[in-house]
Amino acid sequence: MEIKDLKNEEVKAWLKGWIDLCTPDEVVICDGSQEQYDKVANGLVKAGVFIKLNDDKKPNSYAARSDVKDVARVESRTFICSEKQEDAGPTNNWMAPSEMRRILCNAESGLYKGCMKGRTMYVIPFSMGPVSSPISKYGIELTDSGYVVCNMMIMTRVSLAVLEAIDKGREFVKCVHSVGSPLEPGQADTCWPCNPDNRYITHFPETREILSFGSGYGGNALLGKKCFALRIATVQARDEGWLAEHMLILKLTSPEGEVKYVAAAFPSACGKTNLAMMEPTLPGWKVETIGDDIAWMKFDAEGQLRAINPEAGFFGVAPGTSMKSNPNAMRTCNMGNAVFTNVALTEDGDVYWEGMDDVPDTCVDWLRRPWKKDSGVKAAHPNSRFTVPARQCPVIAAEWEDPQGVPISAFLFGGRRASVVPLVNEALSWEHGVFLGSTTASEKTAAADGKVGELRFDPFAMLPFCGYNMGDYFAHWLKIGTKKGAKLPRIYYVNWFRKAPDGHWLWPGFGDNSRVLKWIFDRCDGKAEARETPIGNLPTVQAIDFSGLDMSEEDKELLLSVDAEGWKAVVPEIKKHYEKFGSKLPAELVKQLEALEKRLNA
Ligand code: GTP
Ligand code: SPV
Ligand code: MN
Repeated sequence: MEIKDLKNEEVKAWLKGWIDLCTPDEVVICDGSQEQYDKVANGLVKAGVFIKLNDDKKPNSYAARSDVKDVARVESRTFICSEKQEDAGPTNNWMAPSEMRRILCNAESGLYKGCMKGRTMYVIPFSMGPVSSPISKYGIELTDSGYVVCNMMIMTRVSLAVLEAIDKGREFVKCVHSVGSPLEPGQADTCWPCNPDNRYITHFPETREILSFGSGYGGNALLGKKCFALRIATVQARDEGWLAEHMLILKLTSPEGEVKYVAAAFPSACGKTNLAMMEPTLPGWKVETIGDDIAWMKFDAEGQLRAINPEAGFFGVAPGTSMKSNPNAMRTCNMGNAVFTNVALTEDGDVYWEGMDDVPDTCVDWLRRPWKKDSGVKAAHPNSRFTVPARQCPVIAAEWEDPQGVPISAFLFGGRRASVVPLVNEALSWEHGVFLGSTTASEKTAAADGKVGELRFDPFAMLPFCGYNMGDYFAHWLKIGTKKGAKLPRIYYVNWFRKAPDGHWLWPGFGDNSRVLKWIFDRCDGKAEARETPIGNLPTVQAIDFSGLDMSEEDKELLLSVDAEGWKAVVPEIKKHYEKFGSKLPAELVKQLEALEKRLNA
């Protein structure tokens, strides 16, 4: 397909405007074919962006190393450009749309002016969700990065059928991405073109547009993911009465063969991919994957909340992934058709990262330097990632692409909390569950720029991803709970990361998280035991299946205990957190906080 074959006037005018502004040497429309993927990938190999891996180790796979300044999402350079500042709210950077457009798109001085000189502009028509599913949404991403093309082809459904549907008038999200690094004639390219001093990840919720400049990494550049499927989709979801969330979706089957679906929101690099494809250590239980990062959920005619995974691949954290911690992610990678970014390379043409089962004596680290075992230096970047097709996952559920979605029985919220927060806690009501979501806090990880380990409130694990005022988002969640005839999922708060005073992990995590899933599964059927505490319903020590675990009674008690003094100290923190939202904070949440305080002091 070529530009001259496009029929839709809106698409044609939009595309022409961007070609005129960015002045690429060439324009290529992506059709999603393997042939085109191979062609782009081979071009990247010639340019030194991709390194072909050993086909015996990782078939049809590549490694890429980014610029040292372009290694993660940049929250400080992410903007919500709503007409009114109030609609971006206190948790987002805001700039007026006209001002942002002046900076980026001005025909004389805008950053996009001439930014694709010497490069190819790729036109990527993609679907979030199965093509032609009623829940799916379409987008077109323009990009001057071949790396982005290959990753988008793994992470989304790229297809000319999408372009044809848009041509016929189907709504689409307009996404424009440039690495912001034009080439003069004869100028040699770098292996990771970018413009780290001029990065802008911008969203225009009213016009459903995304403009991204200067970064080639992950969520900054693969615009279907956080920019569309979360920041723009939260706005669509608010307007249309559904939920777009930073959640994994898993299918849980009991030894009796009963099935429940669970969705869980944890902040970036806090265990979604791991939980989504976990191998339960509890005999007879089975976990299968629907999605590992994003869930779109709507009520059906029967009032059942149904979820789809809008993505087609996993963009997973590499370090810590091993045959021991997440064998199914390893198997998915070993099937090939993968891109590895900022990992280390072994002499036999394979990849290595920290936490992998076998440590090589030597390798080449992500900075292309020779690396030696026990050198004390990290071989892979802490936010290094694998991009792999979801269909390759050995435990992908047969219904993962069901256009109707899967029925959700329970929501989990959680984060990294070394103290205070117990292993699992059941909300007393929907409203209390929304309170728990709104007060989710976690220690920062390497998934975003900034200081690792700092505790911050990350409501619903959506702090960097909500495309509108977070106070209104809380209200939207409360409103979902008032829907007539709705079958509402139960809500739980979990913490796999609690430590003992001497610093050791109290909980083994990973496959043993199935023990918590079992309790939740049984609670949903009104079966498992719980005790009412000031913070919610906690399992008794007997109610969690600890069988076969080598854990002291003391640690078990500690994991399931309520640290009343610790919680009393959290209350003023929550008050401060809530103050940010001013009049946008729903009264119901103030009521919930007061009730918690009262229960703690009773
Ligand atoms: P994003 O893709 O950034 O949204 O992250 P994610 O939430 O999918 O995180 P992921 O599952 O990739 O986990 C990130 C890190 O947490 C890895 O290093 C894991 O090894 C570690 N991790 C995951 N689950 C557990 C657990 O149950 N216990 C402990 N201690 N660590 C875990
Ligand atoms: C996250 O940071 O939550 C991710 C990775 O899933 S990225 O796509 O880069 O946002
Ligand atoms: Mn994520």
